[in-house]
Amino acid sequence: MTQLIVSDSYSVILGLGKTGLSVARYFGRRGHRCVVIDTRLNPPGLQELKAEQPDTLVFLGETDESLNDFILAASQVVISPGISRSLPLAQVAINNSIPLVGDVDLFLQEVQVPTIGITGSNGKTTVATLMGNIATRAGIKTSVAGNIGIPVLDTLDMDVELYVLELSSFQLESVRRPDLTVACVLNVTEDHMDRYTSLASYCMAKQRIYWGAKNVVYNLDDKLTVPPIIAGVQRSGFGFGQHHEQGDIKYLYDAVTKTLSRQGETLLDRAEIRMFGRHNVANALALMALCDAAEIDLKYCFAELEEFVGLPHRCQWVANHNQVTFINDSKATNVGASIAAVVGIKDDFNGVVIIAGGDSKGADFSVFGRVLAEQVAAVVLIGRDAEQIAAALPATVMVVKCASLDDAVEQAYQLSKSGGAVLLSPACASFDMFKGFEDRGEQFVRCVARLAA
Ligand code: UMA
Ligand code: ADP
Repeated sequence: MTQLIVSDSYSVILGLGKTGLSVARYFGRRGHRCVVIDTRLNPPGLQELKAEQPDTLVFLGETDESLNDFILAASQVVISPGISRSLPLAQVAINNSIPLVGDVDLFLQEVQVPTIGITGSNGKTTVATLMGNIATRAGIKTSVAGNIGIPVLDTLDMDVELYVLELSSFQLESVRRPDLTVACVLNVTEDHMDRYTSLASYCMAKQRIYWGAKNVVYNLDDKLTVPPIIAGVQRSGFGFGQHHEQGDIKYLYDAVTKTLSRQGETLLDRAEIRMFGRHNVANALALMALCDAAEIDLKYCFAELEEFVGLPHRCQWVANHNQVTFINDSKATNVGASIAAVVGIKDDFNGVVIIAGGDSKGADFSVFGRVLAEQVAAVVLIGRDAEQIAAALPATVMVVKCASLDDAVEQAYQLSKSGGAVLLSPACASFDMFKGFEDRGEQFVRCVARLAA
């Protein structure tokens, strides 16, 4: 180690992607030294860091024990969300009581204004985006950041009155005590099973969001979202049907009257929400609860719900060709999201043909197989782990495997009936065939255009 490092207090940054670069910039602004380590040879933030902080030490490529001394002499280690805490260097920090924190932890130590945190397996980006829009409508200077794509520390010194943070389980793992104004878990279904040893450990990471929160918002229909009962914490629950949990403020959807209520008082008709699908009714209920907890007038929430048509790649209408509707749900990168899409749209169409498959991330497709057998007309499979989904489908299901997305769109169209829908909702990550979920969704749109030409 250089003399410079031994004599100075410094932090180690693990990872030089978006997060690592934002952490290095944050330390730079505060005149604090850092050492950066990334297991990739050419991480995304390298050129910018070299240009902005030429004196910062950077170690790239496979890590080994020779780097342990840098960890042992550091005042803290800041780990990027894409790196597992089981990485040997991270374990060195843990075993030697050196704080191993994430960028969100650093952010929350400093933030001075109300902060809403939103997590869940699905719906985070939709709800965080809408929450930001609603608060802005209410005249509050709002910043939406986090897993949505904007590293939280990049927004720290801005003129902001309210932060809305989309938080992933990866980020929550490395937050000590969030102490949020409002903390929300939308739902917990299996995801990232290539990183977690069990659904329980994934769920525990999500539940960390509740620590120290003044208000908690959870899903009454999903046990894994239920927060611990703590004196003085205001609890709000949202869900479908009847619920009698005492002490909670309840936001419920009545499928008979098709209305959304708070504590039994009808507040909104389903027809006034422009996004489609049952899961978006759940998102609307969550937003009502979040607004009340953050003391934002519900009139701004209703105005937003009446206008917002949904984000791209999330159950997005693409085209209608010869009475067949094409829907892009490329953002469905796990089983829970795809099930929500299928269940949410199937009553609107004369049969749904789903295009699924990709990188499974270690998922268990048994429930998915059963749901598809009941709910869809046919299954068209693409991608590396197509065979795993095929194996989970009962023999009665019509299945076609395709080598390209173009072929999949063509086959799905051929299998559709008039009034039916072709739904791209892969239940898998995209990196085996595409640059990301946006690329997959955009290519789907182009395939549909070629088919219809
Ligand atoms: N990586 C290495 N070696 C390293 C560091 C990273 O191989 O030393 C790999 C990771 O395994 C991962 C990739 O590089 O595959 C990116 O990891 P990162 O930690 O450098 O990621 P960032 O660029 O900092 O982006 C992260 C979030 N990425 C992840 O959690 C994987 C972004 O969420 C987030 O928008 C960004 O911080 C700003 O907060 C993306 C994501 O995929 C959208 N999130 C997952 C999800 O939504 O399912 C959780
Ligand atoms: P996230 O940021 O958690 O990935 P998004 O809002 O980007 O969530 O949506 C991801 C996928 O989940 C999309 O396919 C979308 O249709 C679906 N989805 C959105 N809200 C919900 C919900 N409340 N429950 C289940 N699935 C949902």
